[in-house]
Amino acid sequence: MKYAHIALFIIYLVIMIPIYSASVFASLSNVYAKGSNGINGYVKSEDYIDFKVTAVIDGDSDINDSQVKLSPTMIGFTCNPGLTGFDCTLRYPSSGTTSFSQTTPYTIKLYKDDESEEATATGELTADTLSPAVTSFTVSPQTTGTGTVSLDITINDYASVSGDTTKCSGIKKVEIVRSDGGVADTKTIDNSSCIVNIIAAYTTTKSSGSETICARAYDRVNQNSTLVCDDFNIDRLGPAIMSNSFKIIDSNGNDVSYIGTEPIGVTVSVNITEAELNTGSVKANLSGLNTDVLPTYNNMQGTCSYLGSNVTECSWPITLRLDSSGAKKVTVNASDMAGNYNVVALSKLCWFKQHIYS
Ligand SMILES: [Ca+2]
Ligand SMILES: [Ca+2]
Repeated sequence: MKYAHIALFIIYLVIMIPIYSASVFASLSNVYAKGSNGINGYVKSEDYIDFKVTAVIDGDSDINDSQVKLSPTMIGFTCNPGLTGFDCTLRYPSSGTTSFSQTTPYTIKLYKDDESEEATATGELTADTLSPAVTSFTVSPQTTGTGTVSLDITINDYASVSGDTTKCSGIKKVEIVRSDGGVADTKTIDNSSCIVNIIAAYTTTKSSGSETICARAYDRVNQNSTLVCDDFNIDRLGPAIMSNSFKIIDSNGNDVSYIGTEPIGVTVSVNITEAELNTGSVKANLSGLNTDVLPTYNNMQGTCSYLGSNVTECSWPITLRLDSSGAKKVTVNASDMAGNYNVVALSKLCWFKQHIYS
């Protein structure tokens, strides 16, 4: 079997060699057709074409202008000796520009001195008449504590059929644009892909409030997309836990600063000023308000309700049990949606008096 394979292979070579020799006798290679933007295969709607091809005919040391022609106009190329053959060029139209639409095939023909046709090269030229589109633009996180956000941008480019991403000149660059129109950053893409996704970082100069940031894409024939924008918030400050609002009240709503030996049910509360409070993060260490060692009092989740004007009241229903007078301490910690964190120690002067019953 092994020898049979080798024998077949040798027969195959003997058959192929003459055909191969004939095919290199004359050739057109390195075929390019570029518009003014230099993208092979693509022109603008109003443009010229620079054709370029390398022509070789074995035994012909001088391929002249009448031997390489653009079909069917039969305009001759200008040929000069190059490294691998004759480099032939043609600009069409010879001056100015002409209109293009959709996709047009072209054929270049190579002739011998006796005017017999020796080789042809074909290609197609597509007019990129449509701007690219930013099809998706997402800023994350929606609220930043550092000032830096991540921009997830998807761009599609089209040639002459909107929505068709099989043909396009390609995406040249994406600009990150501020709401005042200033370009904050430019990401160079410059490849032939018609669908591109990039992740870009953007850092705001603002310390608070909100900002609008946008993206604009350019295709490789320099048509630009419309701006697509998204908003995000900047929050570099942690929640402000207002020590002057710290209260301990009894079930009648009265302030508690005096207690005897009997424990009583109270509500501890504090106001927190923060535009985007993470209410689930508000926790207190209330162990200073109960002399029983109750582990749940070490880290107790608050119940929070929004009062308005960025102020939220958070409260804890507990049992107050003291055995001495003095400043009773509570610590409260809270985070906002941007992850900024704050912790404060609060204290309230309470008086303890043993009941004297006889
Ligand atoms: Ca385009
Ligand atoms: Ca904040």
